[in-house]
Amino acid sequence: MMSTLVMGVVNVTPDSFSDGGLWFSPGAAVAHGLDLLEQGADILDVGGESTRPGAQRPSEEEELRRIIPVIRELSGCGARVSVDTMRGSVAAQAVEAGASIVNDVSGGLADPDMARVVATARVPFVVMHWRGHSDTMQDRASYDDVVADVCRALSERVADLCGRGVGSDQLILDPGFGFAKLAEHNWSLLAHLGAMKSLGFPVLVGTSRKTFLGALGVPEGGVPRLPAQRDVTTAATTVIAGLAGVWGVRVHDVASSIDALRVVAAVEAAR
Ligand code: PMM
Repeated sequence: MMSTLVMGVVNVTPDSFSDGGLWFSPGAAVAHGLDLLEQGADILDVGGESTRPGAQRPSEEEELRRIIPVIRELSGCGARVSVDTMRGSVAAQAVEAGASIVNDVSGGLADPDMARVVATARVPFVVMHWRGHSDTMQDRASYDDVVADVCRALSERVADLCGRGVGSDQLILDPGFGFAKLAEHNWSLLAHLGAMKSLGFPVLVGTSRKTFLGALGVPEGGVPRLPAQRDVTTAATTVIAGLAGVWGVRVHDVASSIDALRVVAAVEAAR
């Protein structure tokens, strides 16, 4: 069995929910990326737009200003870098600066030009399940059967993207934990990763530090745990993702997920 890759998050934003502002200067972001590499990250995911519920979008120039120097520097150090963006023009410039994966939380829906950029660049493309920008997405958290609905929506994205020249061998699917999802939806998706895998594409899981984990163990109506206190529960979800055989996990705390995947590998070897 192929082992699950660990994608470390490098948010160059002032306002991400989990680590906003911590790595906002290019120097701090690069140092953080190098630290994650040291911890064993296989990929560094560099993003300049916060997607936390309710977030406002930065301008394109601002997004470029945040991420391009960081991508250039980290890829120059030999890191495998993905760019977390919904803008085709930003993805194109990021690839030119050294990114070798495009990670689009909108799966190509936010920018009609994204498919062309990715088809031309021929790099792997993470297609996440998405129902609209962060300012309104939680109004859209309604499903008949969340697993079937998300699988269907992603299959439609695959058909649309392939129709626009993106190779099916470029695609990686992501259920989009926390994006237009209530806690119960996130748990169902995590419980049924096999359904998503059966679509026939590599799967990326991004549960790290998300609100549904912060609510665990807190009485109803209580204050959720802070994002930085969610790394143990995140690592537990990494075990589940690893046992399901997903392609990768996108996490803030790389070291704990690497350890979690060591447990998975040891158990798999003992079967
Ligand atoms: N989540 C966030 C940002 N980018 N990309 C993918 N592919 N999957 C995700 O679940 C995902 C993502 C939001 O988390 P952050 O603000 O901590 O980066």
